[in-house]
Amino acid sequence: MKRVLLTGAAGNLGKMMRTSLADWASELRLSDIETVDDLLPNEEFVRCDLADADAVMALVEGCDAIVHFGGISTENSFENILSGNIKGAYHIYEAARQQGVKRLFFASSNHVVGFHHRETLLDANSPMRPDSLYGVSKGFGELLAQYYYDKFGIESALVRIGSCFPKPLNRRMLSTWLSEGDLTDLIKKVYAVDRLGCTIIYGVSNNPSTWWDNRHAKFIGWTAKDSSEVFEHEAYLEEERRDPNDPEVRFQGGVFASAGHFED
Ligand code: NAI
Ligand code: 15L
Repeated sequence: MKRVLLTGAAGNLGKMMRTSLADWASELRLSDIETVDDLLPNEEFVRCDLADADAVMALVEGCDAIVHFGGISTENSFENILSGNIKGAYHIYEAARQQGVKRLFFASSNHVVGFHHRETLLDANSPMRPDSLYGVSKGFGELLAQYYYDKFGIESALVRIGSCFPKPLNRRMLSTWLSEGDLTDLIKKVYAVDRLGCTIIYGVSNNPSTWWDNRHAKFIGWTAKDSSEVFEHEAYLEEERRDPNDPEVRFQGGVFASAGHFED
């Protein structure tokens, strides 16, 4: 890859991917509303608020690919979600169109489908059932990407990331966990495949328990290698067993689904 734009570079996944994609892109243009320092020789930093259309247009200029991690990453006020995720996604896609970027990795979220029960196996054709305003905004991003594909041929991987952390933080994440290595490999595969289209992919490792089936994305050639199995018997997870009728346990989205409406 030549020049890759990585938005959300100051965040958890942005920090992870700076390291793991270092040998993949000849140049990484890092961006965030927060400062990113300690730049490596092949990195540059451009501070940019995704809600600012002109700034995003300038940010995307000269980039060959966009890995879009930037925005609000959990439930929040509608105003913040509107700025970071709804306007932000629109500005990124519109800049991609005008600047000629042909393929994007869009960090969607499992919270687009978080109101499905855990005993339901979902695939790319399952209806959206967002569990939060945050999940709704990711659904908007996915529809926007589909529109830019159908109208302009801009390809996207719509990656409904599960839980990407060094290890599962709770019992739910035994099913939703995505390792850093599997995420890195997925990004590389998304840009290596000849034809991507606009494809929904569940970003999840090869865990023993899963709620998501990636059969419609098999053509990408990505197979998750890591598994949450190694963490299964850790005491902090055993101690967390709950009533199966607890709303947090019934729904795939966990606390995002069981929580009340976000109040400012
Ligand atoms: P994070 O919250 O650590 O990072 C997001 C970054 O976006 C932050 O550095 C923040 O400063 C930046 N940002 C927020 N509003 C902005 C704005 N208006 N303009 C410019 N930058 C702005 O989130 P994380 O964990 O790194 O996630 C990255 C992406 O992946 C997010 O889009 C998130 O929704 C998605 N995702 C992450 C999951 C995970 O397990 N970490 C699971 C599902 C989705
Ligand atoms: C997400 O979408 C969030 O960005 C992340 O912080 C986790 O909460 C993750 O989902 C999850 O469902 O575990």
